[in-house]
Amino acid sequence: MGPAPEAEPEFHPYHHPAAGWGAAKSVTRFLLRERELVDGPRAIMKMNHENTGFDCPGCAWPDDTKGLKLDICENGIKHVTWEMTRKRVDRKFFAEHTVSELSRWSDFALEDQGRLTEPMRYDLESDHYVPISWKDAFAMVGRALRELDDPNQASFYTSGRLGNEATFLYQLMARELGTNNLPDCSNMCHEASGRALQASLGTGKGTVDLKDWEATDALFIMGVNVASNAPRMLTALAEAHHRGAQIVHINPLVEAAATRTIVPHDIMDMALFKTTRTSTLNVQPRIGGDMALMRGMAKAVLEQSRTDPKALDQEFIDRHTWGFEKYRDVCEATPWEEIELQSGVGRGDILKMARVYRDADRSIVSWCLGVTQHEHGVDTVREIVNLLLLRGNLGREGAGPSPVRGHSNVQGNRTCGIDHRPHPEFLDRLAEVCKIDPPREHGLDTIGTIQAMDRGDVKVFIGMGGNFALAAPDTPYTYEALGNCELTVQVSTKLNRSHIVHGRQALILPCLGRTEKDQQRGGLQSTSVEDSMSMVHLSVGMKRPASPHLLSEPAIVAGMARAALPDSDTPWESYIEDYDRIRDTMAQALDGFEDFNRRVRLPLGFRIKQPARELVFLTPSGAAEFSSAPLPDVVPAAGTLALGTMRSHDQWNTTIYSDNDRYRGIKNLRTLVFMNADDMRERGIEEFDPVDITSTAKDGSKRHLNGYLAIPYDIPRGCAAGYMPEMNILCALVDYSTQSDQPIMKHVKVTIGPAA
Ligand SMILES: Nc1nc2c(c(=O)[nH]1)N[C@H]1C(S)=C(S)[C@@H](COP(=O)(O)OP(=O)(O)OC[C@H]3O[C@@H](n4cnc5c(=O)[nH]c(N)nc54)[C@H](O)[C@@H]3O)O[C@H]1N2
Ligand SMILES: Nc1nc2c(c(=O)[nH]1)N[C@H]1C(S)=C(S)[C@@H](COP(=O)(O)OP(=O)(O)OC[C@H]3O[C@@H](n4cnc5c(=O)[nH]c(N)nc54)[C@H](O)[C@@H]3O)O[C@H]1N2
Ligand SMILES: [Mo]
Repeated sequence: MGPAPEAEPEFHPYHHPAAGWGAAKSVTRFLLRERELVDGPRAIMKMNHENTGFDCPGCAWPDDTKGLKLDICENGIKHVTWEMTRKRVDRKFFAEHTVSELSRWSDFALEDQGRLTEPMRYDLESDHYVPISWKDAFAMVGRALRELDDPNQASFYTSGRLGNEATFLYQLMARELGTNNLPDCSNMCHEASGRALQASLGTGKGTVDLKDWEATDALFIMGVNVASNAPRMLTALAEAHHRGAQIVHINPLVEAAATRTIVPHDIMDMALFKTTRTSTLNVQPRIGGDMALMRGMAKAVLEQSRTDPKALDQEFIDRHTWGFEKYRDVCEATPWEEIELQSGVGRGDILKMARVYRDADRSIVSWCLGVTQHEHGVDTVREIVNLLLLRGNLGREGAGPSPVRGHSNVQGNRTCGIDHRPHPEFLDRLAEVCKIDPPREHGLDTIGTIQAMDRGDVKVFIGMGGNFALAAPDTPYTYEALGNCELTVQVSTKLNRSHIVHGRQALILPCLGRTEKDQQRGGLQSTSVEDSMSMVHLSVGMKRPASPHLLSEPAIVAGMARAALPDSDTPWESYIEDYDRIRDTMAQALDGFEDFNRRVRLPLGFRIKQPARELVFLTPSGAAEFSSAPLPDVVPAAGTLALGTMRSHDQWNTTIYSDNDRYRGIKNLRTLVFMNADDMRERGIEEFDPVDITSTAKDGSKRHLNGYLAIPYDIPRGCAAGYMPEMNILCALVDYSTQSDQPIMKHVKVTIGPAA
């Protein structure tokens, strides 16, 4: 069973709570499809248990600290089951299908073939992938890397699934070779958050943890589809509501979590259909309107402070911040009319939000891609911090910024060195500890890598996980760029588009999944990951590997490194025998990883110290810095719409589980566009009418998606939304943020009309 394109698309607005029995039913269907009814539940009970199980390979929401041991969600279950499927892609499969034939298969069909089982090499003559030994595969990578004129002709991509130990070895290999070309999925995800928090607070991460969530008086949840993409947050929201905390959702769409939920793991709630509210206020800004909204709240708080001195935390501002006067002036100089126009929210509602903020002793602002994937994502996150600083919502319990990271270890990747713009101090220490001479010039990120492949400046592309071909913007352009490489190497668990769209030579290197036992000479190994709230803990696989020929990700990195760096003094082989040895080196090389091997084995692991949390700001001024950026103009030009690309409930990034999007009431349809009913009427479009979508890029070039079906939806006028990765066809490569270099995936300028 798979998505059934022949099934009639359906749309019935959804009125049920998030999670609960709908989720349970969907999970059962999924387990049945993957024939995992026996093993699935057993593995799931092991997931996220303190140091005895594996970390959920899904999202980066932290584990339940109270040891409920049932901290699981529908999408986590799907995710684990997807990895544990019994289906296999073996050499027989590749012998039966040419790559040209596979290129006509759907992405769903490719991944649905199951787990990869042995290394494969693309054979140009027969147009087939053919088996290759690990030894020969590594030799091929080594040769290609050694033959480059310049190490910067290679680029090393990371998807945020990779554990810390493999991550550390991977960046070490790249830097020992001599390049900082380390693009990763966070270049498309939270780059803006990292840059903004770094500039404002001197740390690239949020400062709060789950305990703060449990203590806060007001939560502002911005631009995240909680019920689908961070479902374990539902528990925190329900608990907060129970305590009487205020919960304000800020999203052009009223998502399922913005109403009520059945706490996903509370069996009593499930049995009694007891719903808990997860919101006290919903605000629907226009796409890109968040910065104006934050500015409006700040303006209201400042206005109030004239008569109510407690509206501001003046003592905090004086002692810990920099740039307040200028920011106050900018807020005062921004007229309400502009704030209303740019945010798309009326002054009355903004004042209501400001009152919630003013009345709360402790506030947390949490956000995800709805805030970051914009031209002005950095300014918006900085405006969030500005607002928090006004009332001293930092460095104390229950208060602070809390970005929701995506992939389960995307935050750990950056901590452990995946950074195309590394700090000089990081490199100094790496040089000293690992006795290498790392390059100092900045490397390429995701967009830069695609451009360089297209020019022929990057000739070898290595993908540690992920699905670069589909995840990146401008699909046809990215395909061409990958095709232009001398060698593409994909380290993967399942077959995907990035294997089919390949360089002149290509390798598929299949690896263990996080659920699987990693047996090395020194015994059973574990790896570590870091969640959204900077907790680092161990993950131990417990399943028999999908195939005896799989290697672990650290072993694959080490294999490539030894072949590429024959004279290396790095003890690659010894590292792989026992990952404790990698951790011992990391303990010396990385800030906050002192005594790594002991602390990571503590029951819940350990938290990486956050200087900003202790009110230590590693900024030029030594204080938390207000920013005073002007409001951008985000109002779509006449006749155009701002289109946001997003995930459905039944997908994991480029992996599509089904064509349903339960909480948005959609069945059997992905080629859709959600629109405001008035915008549809104006264009003579009715529900389910086919429409043509045209995007216009910065450089004036146009891209098209035709025959998508229009769905009337509760979304502000001038806004539209649809699904990634399909809509990456509309995202031009040149449309990346000048502030973060992130592709602008939530604000694509489009026109939509009835299909020609
Ligand atoms: N099940 C599941 N879980 C996932 C993933 C998955 O694919 N499936 N992906 C993981 C990854 S890598 C990431 S990065 C996260 C992504 O998590 P999300 O950020 O939730 O991802 P999207 O689906 O892109 O949804 C973006 C949300 O932002 C809203 N939005 C769009 N434009 C704006 C705007 O201008 N302002 C505001 N305020 N909101 C806006 C949309 O309505 C939508 O609710 O989830 C992670 N978790
Ligand atoms: N238009 C648009 N585009 C987007 C986004 C958007 O909102 N809109 N979001 C962006 C974001 S936030 C992200 S994070 C990227 C996602 O970009 P990626 O991380 O590159 O993509 P995924 O779809 O998560 O990767 C799925 C593949 O990972 C491999 N895989 C799964 N598990 C493992 C494992 O344990 N090890 C290894 N080595 N491989 C594994 C499988 O082969 C699977 O096919 O997409 C970005 N693209
Ligand atoms: Mo992401």
